[in-house]
Amino acid sequence: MTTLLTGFEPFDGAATNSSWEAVQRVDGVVTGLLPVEFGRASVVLADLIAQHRPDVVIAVGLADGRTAITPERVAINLTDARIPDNAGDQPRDLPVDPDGPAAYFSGLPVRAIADAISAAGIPAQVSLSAGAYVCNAVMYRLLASVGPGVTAGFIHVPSERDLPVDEIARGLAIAVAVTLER
Ligand code: PCA
Repeated sequence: MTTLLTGFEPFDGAATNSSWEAVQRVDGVVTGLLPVEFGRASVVLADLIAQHRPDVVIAVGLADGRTAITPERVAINLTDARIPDNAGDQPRDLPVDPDGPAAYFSGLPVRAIADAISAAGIPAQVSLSAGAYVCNAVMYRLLASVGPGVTAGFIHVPSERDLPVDEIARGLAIAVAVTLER
């Protein structure tokens, strides 16, 4: 079984992004770095999937201000950027895909993941919104595109100010293990 874990580049003036710092510390997975760009992030992810042919894909992003690891339950067909992305693009009130459904549910066992991470002493809870920025768009397009037999979803993580990177990485490793057990 191959698992692809992706993180994002820094954005919004930050020097680092805990999502990328953490995924690099998870053993036994293939990792990839996504740009914080509406136009390119999903293209880079699709290329990584074509290259590695993973059985499990978990995209990981930073949700600054959150203090828990949050598997996302749903991606919505809405883009509404509060700040420009790293290419200067700032779509407001637009669908991710004008021809797509309103939403996609995660393919990950989100409740079991949150429970297992919490049981290991790391804060975690299921999230009902991945926002309306690049992460939600990546999750939406990922779920729209994965074929049968591929389990995919998205997890938001706190910044390293709120949870040490090693703890985030330990939580992500649990998320991978729980997903592979299913
Ligand atoms: N977080 C942003 C985009 C990249 C990232 O790490 C988001 O939540 O949309």
